[in-house]
Amino acid sequence: MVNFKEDSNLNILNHSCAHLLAQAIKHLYPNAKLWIGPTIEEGFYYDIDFDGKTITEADLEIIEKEMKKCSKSAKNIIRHELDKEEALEMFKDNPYKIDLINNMSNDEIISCYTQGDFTDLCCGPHVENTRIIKYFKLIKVCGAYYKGNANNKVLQRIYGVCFPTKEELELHLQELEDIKERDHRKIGKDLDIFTSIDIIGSGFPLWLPNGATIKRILERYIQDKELSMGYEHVYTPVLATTELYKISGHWDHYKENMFPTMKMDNEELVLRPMNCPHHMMIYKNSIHSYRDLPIRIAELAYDFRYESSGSVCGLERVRCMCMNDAHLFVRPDQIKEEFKKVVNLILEVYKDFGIKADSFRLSLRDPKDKKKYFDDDEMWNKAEGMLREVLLELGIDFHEDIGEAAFYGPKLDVQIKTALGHNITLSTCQLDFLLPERFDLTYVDDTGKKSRPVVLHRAITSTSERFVAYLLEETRGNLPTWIAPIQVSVMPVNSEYQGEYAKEVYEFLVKNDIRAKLDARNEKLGYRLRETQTKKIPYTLILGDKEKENKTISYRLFGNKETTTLSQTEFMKLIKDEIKNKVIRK
Ligand code: TSB
Ligand code: ZN
Repeated sequence: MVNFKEDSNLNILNHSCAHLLAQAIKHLYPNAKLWIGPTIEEGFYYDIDFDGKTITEADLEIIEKEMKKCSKSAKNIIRHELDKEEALEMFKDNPYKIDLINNMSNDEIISCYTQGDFTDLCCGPHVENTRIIKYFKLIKVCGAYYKGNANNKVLQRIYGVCFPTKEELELHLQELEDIKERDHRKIGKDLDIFTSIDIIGSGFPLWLPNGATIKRILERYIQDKELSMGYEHVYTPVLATTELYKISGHWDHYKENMFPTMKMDNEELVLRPMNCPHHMMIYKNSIHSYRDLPIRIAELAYDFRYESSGSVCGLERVRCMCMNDAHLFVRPDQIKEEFKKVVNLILEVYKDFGIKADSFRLSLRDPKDKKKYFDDDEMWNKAEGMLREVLLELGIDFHEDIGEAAFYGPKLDVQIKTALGHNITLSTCQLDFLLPERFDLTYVDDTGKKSRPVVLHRAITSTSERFVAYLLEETRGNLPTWIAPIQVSVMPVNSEYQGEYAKEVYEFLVKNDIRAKLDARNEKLGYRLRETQTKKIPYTLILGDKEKENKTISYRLFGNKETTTLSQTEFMKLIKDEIKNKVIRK
């Protein structure tokens, strides 16, 4: 995807296009007041006060037409220089520009650019003539607070892009369309996976039945894996006293991400942002011998984090999340082996889901940031060195990033890139010498003395929310059969004639744990078949007279018009094998 800020010619062209937009707006809405129109990585925008009018998509089309006219008028774009007084006089009708001018120093040379009947305050540079600004598109419009301050007036922000050639513009618009199609929020809506409702709150999506099915499959899958690796699962409450987080250090280092406290009776309670303190207390609940370690405490645990409203995004970044969490309590001599097991588990899970990580990041502390990170150089150096060593031993291709560590220790983060271009962490494994100290955790070593365990924090399938967001984008909603919420759609060609038989096949599937749906509606077959495509159902069984007579089924795979006929048991074996082997069809 092109970055408009990085290419200086494209940057100038887009800035000039912002002026063209402003000129067109002044023609169509003479009372509109312009604020600023900068270029951004995605093109340009202009913030405008339309005096209460909300601009719609239909208005954008009209504005675009006017811009074309302005472009064709082929006016030279001419720079003038003014002193402050002249500038104040020139823009006296526009309080936004006056504010900009007033914030300039008295001796500053102020420049403006004129094209025909339109002049805008601007440092430039610009293209020479409006006719050069030819291949553009207004992308969207939304409300934006003046100066980004929620107490100020809402202006209308119009976004656009401009290219030197028609081909480049068309390619870019195609890419934007592709991003829209891949956006998990669109797929989530189309496939009835989740919904976000204002009155429930920002960052609190609701899992619909289809989404809940995916979530359940994912959670059962990872819990089964953990059980086979000696993890023990627990349940702990989402509220705890603030005292707990003062001991853990979250209170000092993570408070901005926590919801405010609640005072009840004599306690001060807070919603947990992480589960580590609860799991530390579970470890502390009994005496441990060196022989018992590693102890692996796991929980699909709900956490609450205050994420800024601008960063909250569908299922990708939420404020209430279900984390695939575990804390591994190990002896110092077990760190490397246990960390290796976690990395291998990540690789195994990614293979099952067909995930390709963007990069492996070794996240280190910023030694200068004394506020964010617990201040103990020796501890940090030891922990960071250890993770680096293991990653090198495993031959993982990783990069190091300073300032990305958790406050309690360095970590391995598996980074992915979302459809919208966000670079975010999916899996994580964090090494921690600090919390065992803070909670005074011990085990009895082989000489009978008390020793300090080390903790590995890890989340393999991230949070169910983020993991599903990622899966939807990676697969574009074409989930492999083992994860698809509806695996088979069963439909009689005509419910009057094969309705009973379709019901029998449907019941046979459901009895054998296949997630099937019976579509015996009185709609044309073609209509019902199209719906299986928009809902991205892996298998469609089409049952006509022949199938009814021979007790067979004819199936079509998603995205395929070929039909194959099999006996019911043959089909059952086929789909069961596919589910068992977690087949991923590209
Ligand atoms: C792994 N204490 C550790 C835990 O033991 C912890 O909480 N680590 S974390 O802060 O990195 O969170 C674990 C994972 O949760 C992250 O790697 C990320 O994939 C996911 N996650 C974090 N914040 C959000 C959020 N706001 N929405 C969705 N998923 C999130
Ligand atoms: Zn943790």
